[in-house]
Amino acid sequence: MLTLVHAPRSRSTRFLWLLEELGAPYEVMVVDIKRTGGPLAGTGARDPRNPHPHGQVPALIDDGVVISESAAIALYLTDKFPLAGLGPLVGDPQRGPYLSWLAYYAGVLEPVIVNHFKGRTATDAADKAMYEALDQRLKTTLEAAPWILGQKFSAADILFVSLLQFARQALPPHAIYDDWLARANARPALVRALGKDAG
Ligand SMILES: N[C@@H](CCC(=O)N[C@@H](CS)C(=O)NCC(=O)O)C(=O)O
Repeated sequence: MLTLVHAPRSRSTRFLWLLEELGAPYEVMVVDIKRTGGPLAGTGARDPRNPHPHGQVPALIDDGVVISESAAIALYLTDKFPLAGLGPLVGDPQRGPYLSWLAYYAGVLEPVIVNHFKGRTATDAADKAMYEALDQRLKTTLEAAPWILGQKFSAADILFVSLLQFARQALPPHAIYDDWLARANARPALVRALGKDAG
């Protein structure tokens, strides 16, 4: 049995969504995490039950093995449930683009967006250029097709769209992003996931 280590309305919510999309059997371990404020702020302490190396979420436990980092968990799950078709497998020509987008999410989008929210894109030319390049690359990709990998929805869409669900202002106003968000939000698996997000 898979266990998702989860905190409501956090980066682990996207894995309730992916697990629902996959039709995978799973259980949820709700843990407390440090939050900056708001009604879900909790104790502010690391939850001793959380096996994540930094006490964060998401983490996935599969048969006693802990997997952490969103991009790794996405790849692990889509490989584990290949018949669901939510991530191209080894041998598929889309495998390379899929891995590239997962790595781009972790290695580029996360730091670029954090810099944006810290105001650095307003004060630092290099950070501004990286943010603009990210925006341009995503827009060009979504102008060509409805989903990141083309005609087929994948776990890569879940990683990127879940950022917009959490903070639409992370990317500039544009109908391409709003339409992408609306297409994703209409997916029944997301509705089921949000029903389980509890918090
Ligand atoms: N790079 C990690 C980031 C995980 C992360 O920042 N999780 C936040 C919740 S959205 C967290 O657990 N924060 C509590 C903490 O950092 O102690 C991933 O993508 O999985």
